[in-house]
Amino acid sequence: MNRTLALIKPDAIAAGQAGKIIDHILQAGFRIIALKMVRLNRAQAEAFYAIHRERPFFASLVEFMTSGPVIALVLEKENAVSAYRALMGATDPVKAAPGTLRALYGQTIERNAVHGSDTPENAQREIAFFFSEMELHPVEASILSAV
Ligand code: 3AN
Repeated sequence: MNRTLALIKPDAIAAGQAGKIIDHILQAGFRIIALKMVRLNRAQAEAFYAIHRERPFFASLVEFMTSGPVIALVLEKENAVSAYRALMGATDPVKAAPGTLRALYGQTIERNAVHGSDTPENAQREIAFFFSEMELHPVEASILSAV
């Protein structure tokens, strides 16, 4: 098993699609290890997307990602990074395969509803960006059933 970081972006939350997207992720066989809704400030959004700092769309992307809350999820599945990238579809919703999250919920190449880590190394960095160690170790089922 391995893990990836997913974000539900401000456009999808504003459109009331977060619940449907989470259900879609669960139906596809991912296990949710951690989940939170946060509003990124400018410095945090710039740090998260630092890899794109030189791209022409960087300022607009930061503006969009700070325009409302995002939902961050740590997902677990075999080959989680590539499996979730496949579930999301291509960056541009117009080019995303039918039935993928971006084809269903994305509006434009920027407002494309969801994010997913692109490599296991970036997944590790992005998970640590949003979640502390304590949040990533869910209580064992055997303990939960005793509560
Ligand atoms: P992906 O999210 O599919 O890995 P990246 O990493 O190339 O795509 O881009 C990160 C984010 O930047 C995208 N999710 C999208 O919101 C935005 N973005 C990418 N390409 C463009 C573009 N040509 N114009 C505007 N925004 C873009």
